[in-house]
Amino acid sequence: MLRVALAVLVAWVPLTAVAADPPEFTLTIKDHRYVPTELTIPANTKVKLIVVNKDATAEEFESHDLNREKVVTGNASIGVYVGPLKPGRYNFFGDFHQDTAQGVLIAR
Ligand SMILES: [Cu+2]
Repeated sequence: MLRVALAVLVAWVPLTAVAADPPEFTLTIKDHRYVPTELTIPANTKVKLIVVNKDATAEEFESHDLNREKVVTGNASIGVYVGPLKPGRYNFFGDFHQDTAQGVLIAR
């Protein structure tokens, strides 16, 4: 019985370590637009957005709904933690190219 309990414990520890890392979702910026323009993430879960800027010029990932604002220089990437979010739609944009760089995060 003890041996079984120990085996369960040993197997369980690495799983919790993996579960502690927030799931990652990638947003790409190209030609001053977000790809995809709609990104679905799990609700009630902290996630890490990886914002990859494939343009040569800087952009700023910004969202009033998410209360986030972070510059990503040209041909670089940043990580932005968001959530846990209630189910819903959360707009974001590129502050330097608001006419084209628009998107929505959908939590569900
Ligand atoms: Cu800004």
